[in-house]
Parts: sequence; structure tokens; C-alpha cells
Amino acid sequence: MKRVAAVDLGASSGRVMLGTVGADTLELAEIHRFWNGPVRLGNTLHWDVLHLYRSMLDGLAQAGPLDSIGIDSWAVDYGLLDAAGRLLGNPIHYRDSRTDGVMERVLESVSAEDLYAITGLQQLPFNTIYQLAAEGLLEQAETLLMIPDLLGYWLTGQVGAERTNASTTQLYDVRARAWSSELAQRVGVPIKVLPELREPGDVIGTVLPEETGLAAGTPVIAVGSHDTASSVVAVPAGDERFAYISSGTWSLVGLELEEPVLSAEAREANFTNEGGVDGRIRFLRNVMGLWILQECQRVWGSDDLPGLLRAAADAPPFAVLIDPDAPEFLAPGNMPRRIEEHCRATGQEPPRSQAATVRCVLESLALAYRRTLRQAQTIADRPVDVLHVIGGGSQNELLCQLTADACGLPVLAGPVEASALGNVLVQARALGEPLPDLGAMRALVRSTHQLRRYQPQGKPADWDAAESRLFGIR
Ligand code: LFR
Repeated sequence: MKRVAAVDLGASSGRVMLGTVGADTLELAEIHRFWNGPVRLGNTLHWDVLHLYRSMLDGLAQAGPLDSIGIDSWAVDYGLLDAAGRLLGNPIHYRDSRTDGVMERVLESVSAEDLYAITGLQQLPFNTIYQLAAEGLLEQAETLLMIPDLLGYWLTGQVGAERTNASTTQLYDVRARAWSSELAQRVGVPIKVLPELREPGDVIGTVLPEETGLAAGTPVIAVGSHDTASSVVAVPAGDERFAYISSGTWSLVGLELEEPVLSAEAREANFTNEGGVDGRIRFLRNVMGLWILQECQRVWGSDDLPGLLRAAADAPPFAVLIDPDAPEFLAPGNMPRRIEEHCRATGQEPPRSQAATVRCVLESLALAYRRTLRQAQTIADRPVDVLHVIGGGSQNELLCQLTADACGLPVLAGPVEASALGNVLVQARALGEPLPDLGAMRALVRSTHQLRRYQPQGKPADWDAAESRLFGIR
């Protein structure tokens, strides 16, 4: 039996989870949960990275003796270190406006086709490459560390770049499986700042007892340090014919493949080929996700999600629809007002109540999932029989049912703590537990976690009509 800690940082909260893993055992206990989110200073949105570090240490100290520690977080963001290893500036939040218009500028020197042929990455305005093009401290920087690698460095003193998260920078060559020195040069990123790559399962080092106050000798193990890579490890699929939605602040909607798909169709549909654990490819697209609803709740001052969902379930269906991926929904702000404006701009009567707004957001998300999944299956030529919804959003029963209805596929919902489970499983394997491959890890998730099944209901024609209304497809 192994006793490991998963540090799992999401965009709205972080947690330290204690994982116990054995032949028939996979258990998680929450040791410490703490706030995370943007901190605005002047016009800039930051992460409070020292609060995250401090909270991680508090949780680890409470966890008792550990066989190892693994860290995962959201992707694309980073800290820069100077030659003495000191942090230069405070890491900036990917939703900050410093990248406004930067993608367009960078595309004047590197074409979208070239970028895709090398990196296979979807165009998101906050990809690390665009953040670096807007970065003021690059000249003084010696080392760039992605957020989990930065926290790992503070725990162990060791520098490196875990591969799954490196793959989200748009500076990583997905076929060569290496940093792209060509791209770095073309966009003016000194190649020396990009550290040596490490694999999920590699030992990063052991904790520095004096600096951290933690027990000496505990190894820190690289996991799929991109939270979505860890989540996909924990998809409880029984065979290859599955799709997934990693559902949280974002909805990451797609397939797991052996090889990247770099076709013109994949690029035009803006699919990403992110690196997965064991060399797999996460062929997916970011759908804006529950972020829109979270921001509505913040503006309404309502944390009664179950109450809102009950009311939304009774609201009239298909009254108004939005494109959740419209750029105006990316930055924090008054989401109910932006939804109203989006409706007016698209010739629709805005929703008049919170219930109608929630219904609109969830139906619009379900439609975006449907479109994304259909495109993914066609472009990758990989039909699926089941859709796994994992992560916090798998608890949203109304959204799961609407997703099954819209996609015309059975939805299997759970596990909720997918990224922490994937994190723990990769550590356990590195420590010698007999979990030879993803199949074995997924079988363990399946046998230890209850899943909830949603069969498609309602009239498929209603969704066809809604889709043509929203995306003008037919
Ligand atoms: C999900 C996630 C997505 C990534 C976004 C920004 O938490 O990691 O995969 O696109 O956050 O980093």
C-alpha cells in the first residue's frame, strides 16, 4: 500500500489530497482545501503563488508520513527565475488582458499553419507563447517554470519541465517530443529559459527540509502535471471507444489518441493535441465551461447552485442560446450582463430570470459539447460509444442529462476528483505498485468508484434545430 499526497490546483480552489493506493484500493481523503483565484493589482490579474505555496506546505505538513508528493495545476501559466533562482515578478493569470491582440501580432511572424504543424496546439489567446510575447521580464530571465514545476522547484531545489504541461505552451514540438528551438527563436524566446523535459513518473528530487519544514527524504514525483492530463488518466473507460469531458471551470472535450492529428481540418476546427501520460495525445478542444455559470453566481452573490439548477430544470427549454466560446466570456466580469448583450447582438430576447440564464448556459454548453464531439470523431476517424464526464462538473445532474441528450450518447459521470486520482495513480506506479499501463489504472478507478449513468432522452430533432439556430450549421 502506498500513501501519497496529490497537490491539485484548480482555477478556483487548490487542495492537498491524501491518496492510498494498493492492489484493490484507491482512496482519496481531503487534507486541506484552500482558495485560489485571480488577484487584481492595478490593471493586472495575478495568481497568489505564495499563498498557493504556503497552503500546499500546510496541507503536506498535516498529511503525516508520505511515500511521495505530486503536483498538478491548470496549464499555460509560469514563473520566471533569475540566474540566482529568484522569482522575477508574480505569475500572471491567463485571463489577464495583457495578451489582447498579441496572438494576431505573433501570427504576422509565424503563420498559423506553421505553428500547428509543429505544436498541434489549439489557438487560445493565453497560450504561453503569446504570454511570453507580452512578457516584460524575459530578458532578465534564466529559467521559465510552469506553475507545478515552480512549486516542485521550491520543494526540492530541482529545475525541469514536465512534458504534459510543456505541451500546452505552444513552444513544444509534438512530433519530435522536444522543445521547438525553431519556434522559440522565431518568437524571440531564448531557448536557454526552457528547462530539460521530464516525464510523468520521474523523481524530481526530495523535499528540502529546512526550507519547507517538511520531513526530509520524501520524494517529489512528476505526475501528469497539467491537471487535464491527470484527469484523463482517471477516466474509468473499459476500452478505446470513449470520449471524455473533463468538466470544471473549463470543459475539455475530446478523445485520447496514440498519435497527433495535424490535418487542416483539425487546425481549422481548432483542436489541440496536448501531451498525455504514457505518450498519449489529448485530442480535444477547450469549451468555456462552468466558468460562465461561476461568474454569474459571483455577480448574483449566490452560492446555492443546487437551488439554481432545480429552477433551471423547470425553465422552458431552448428559449435562448449563446456561443459559450465567444471571446467576451473569457475575462472575469459581469457575465449576466454579457449574456444579455450577446443575446441582443444575436437577435434574441435576453433571459429574464436567473433560472432562464442558467438554463441558457447549460443548454449552450451541451450544444458546444455535441458539436465538438462530432467534429473530433470525424476528424480523428475514431467513433465512440460512451462519453465519460469527469471532474467537479460531473456532479451537475442537469448538465449531465442535457449532455447525454444533446450528444445522443450515454454519459457515465464520475469520478469527481479525477485530476487528484490521476496524480495519485502515476505516483503509485512510480513507487512500484503494479499498474503497468493506463488500462490497469482505469480498471482500478472503475472498481473503486461509483459512476452515474445518464441515457439520452428527449427528441433528437430538438437538438438538431437548436444546433442550426446556434451555429447556423444546417
Ligand atoms: C483546466 C485547464 C485547461 C487549460 C486551462 C488553462 O484546468 O488546465 O486544460 O486549457 O485550464 O490553463
